[in-house]
Amino acid sequence: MEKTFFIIKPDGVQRGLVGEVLHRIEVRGFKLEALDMRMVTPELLSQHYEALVDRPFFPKIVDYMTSGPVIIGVFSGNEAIASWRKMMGATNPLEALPGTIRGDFAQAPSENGATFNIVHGSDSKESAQREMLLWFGKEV
Ligand code: IDP
Ligand code: MG
Repeated sequence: MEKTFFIIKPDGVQRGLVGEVLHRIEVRGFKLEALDMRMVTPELLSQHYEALVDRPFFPKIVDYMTSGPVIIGVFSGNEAIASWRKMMGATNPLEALPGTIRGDFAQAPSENGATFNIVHGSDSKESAQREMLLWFGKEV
């Protein structure tokens, strides 16, 4: 059993895809462990995306991720981290395969300089642990 942290980004919430994304998590057989809706601060994003803060497009990511509420959550299951990365598809929606969330619901490589791609998922056990603590303030 493994836990991963996920975000339904502002474009996913604004486009009414919350139910669709949560449905995919549930029908795949994963168990929701935590769920919340909130606005994000630039400070939290700088910590969350600590590897990207020095990239030229980082201010655009901040604009994107603070443009509306996000859904954050944790779910558990077998190889949850890698499975969710596969279910999300490639970072660039143009490269994401049909059947993936990004491949089914996003099409532009970028809008306003940031890549709008509906969802986030932790990329390792370490980042899952770090992101759960960062966003929920406790072990989930
Ligand atoms: P991931 O979300 O697939 O893990 P990361 O490389 O961790 O991809 O990037 C985090 C987020 O930052 C992406 O999901 C996307 O929204 C945005 N992003 C990543 N690379 C670029 C880029 O080259 N231009 C604009 N936005 C980007
Ligand atoms: Mg990432």
